[in-house]
Amino acid sequence: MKLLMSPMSPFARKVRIFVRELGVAGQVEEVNVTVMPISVNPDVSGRNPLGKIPVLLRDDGVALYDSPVICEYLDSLHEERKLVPAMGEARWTALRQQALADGLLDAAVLLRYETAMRPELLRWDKWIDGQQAKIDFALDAIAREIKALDGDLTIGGVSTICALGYLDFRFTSYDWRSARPALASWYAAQSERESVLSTVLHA
Ligand SMILES: N[C@@H](CCC(=O)N[C@@H](CS)C(=O)NCC(=O)O)C(=O)O
Repeated sequence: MKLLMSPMSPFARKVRIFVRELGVAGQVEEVNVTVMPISVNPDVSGRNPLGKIPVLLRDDGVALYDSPVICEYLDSLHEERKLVPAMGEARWTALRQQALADGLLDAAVLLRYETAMRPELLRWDKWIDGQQAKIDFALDAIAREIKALDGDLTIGGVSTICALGYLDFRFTSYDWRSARPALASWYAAQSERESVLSTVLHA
């Protein structure tokens, strides 16, 4: 299988951590691509009409997207402990954690595009403030429910790691830790995992 990805993409990182945690990284070749919301990369949009990464190209030619779908597919290929819990309250907790972290990331990626890509004269402060508020509220919610991230790593934890890692990568002066020490120490502990260390976001 091939994974269309970028070393800068936090959503692709979810899949990259996931395959490492499952021990199937050897079955997934990582292929670097460049994507931008203001231009079309035919190699990507030919597989995912939305033009976004990650995209998983299966050996039978089927392209899977987006990151939650790819992770759930990869989890269906093995019989060991599932990173996406199959049923019960554990499933809804993990999927909700994923939705929250992915939503934080959506806001952070949009904020990045707005502040780094959009011509300065066209930037809209209220819109920037709106995305920043979503990030702050999401972080507060994750911190309030930090206990639910304890225990075995699930897709909820993987997504949370990627969201926090992206904030550190793109918003270096944003201090999300001081007011949320328990979340900061959870993240510090997770950052020592081999799967996390080997996928640190970089340009
Ligand atoms: N919901 C998608 C989001 C993917 C996404 O936003 N990827 C970004 C890169 S981190 C992208 O491809 N941006 C290009 C664009 O918006 O055209 C997922 O979970 O995979």
